[in-house]
Amino acid sequence: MSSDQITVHYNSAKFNKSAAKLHQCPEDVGAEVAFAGRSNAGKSSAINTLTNNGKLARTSKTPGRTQLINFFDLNVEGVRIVDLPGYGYAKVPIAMKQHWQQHLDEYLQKRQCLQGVVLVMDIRHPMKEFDHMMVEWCQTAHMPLHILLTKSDKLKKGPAQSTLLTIRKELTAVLGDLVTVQTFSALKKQNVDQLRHRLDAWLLPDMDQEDNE
Ligand SMILES: Nc1nc2c(ncn2[C@@H]2O[C@H](COP(=O)(O)OP(=O)(O)OP(=O)(O)O)[C@@H](O)[C@H]2O)c(=O)[nH]1
Ligand SMILES: [Mg+2]
Repeated sequence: MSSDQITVHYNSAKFNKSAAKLHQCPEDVGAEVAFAGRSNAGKSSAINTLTNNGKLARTSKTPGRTQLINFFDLNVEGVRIVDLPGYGYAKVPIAMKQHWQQHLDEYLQKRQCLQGVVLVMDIRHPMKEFDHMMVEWCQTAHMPLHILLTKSDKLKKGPAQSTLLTIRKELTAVLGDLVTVQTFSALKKQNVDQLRHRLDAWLLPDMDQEDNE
């Protein structure tokens, strides 16, 4: 089948596995997109809205769950989305926070099939310390980055748009074409297609190209 006949259906997402360590992750082949962000930012909710499956990624705050990297398979062979551990869960001891961060670092540094990172931020609290760290990491690794300014239902249209423009300007100055920014609401299901299009471009990069075979 030529690549232009392949379509990712996000509602086909199925839980594959949870990994506490890199060697427990699915084999490092195919294409993966990871959702990163501070704890409570709205990563799991964004994945559930993307996949139109409210039960897919757990949105509870159980610290035991949160330290795992969760993998979801899509309908296209070898294509996955990944829910990364939330950073900075307030009630977790420092040692456990360091433990997570180490696994997160290891995943980000070594995962060859990683095509891009969706950095989820609460639109009311953008660009905290963890977010800056991720931006710097993407810059160093030349990793494409998509910023999801979520919970935009919590702001009026004017302030939401103004935050979008400010963040876009700030990050484009650092990352250029590597970065894209959008507003989003899991609650109101706003701008879901915008997110899907970004992921399509990462997961099926040959879609727009001529099939020369
Ligand atoms: N109003 C509103 N609330 C949201 C939205 N997205 C998530 N939430 C709420 O924010 C809280 C955290 O959402 P999660 O999706 O569990 O956040 P997370 O980033 O996965 O958190 P961790 O797994 O702890 O890292 C939940 O109470 C959600 O209902 C949104 O778009 N709008
Ligand atoms: Mg979560």
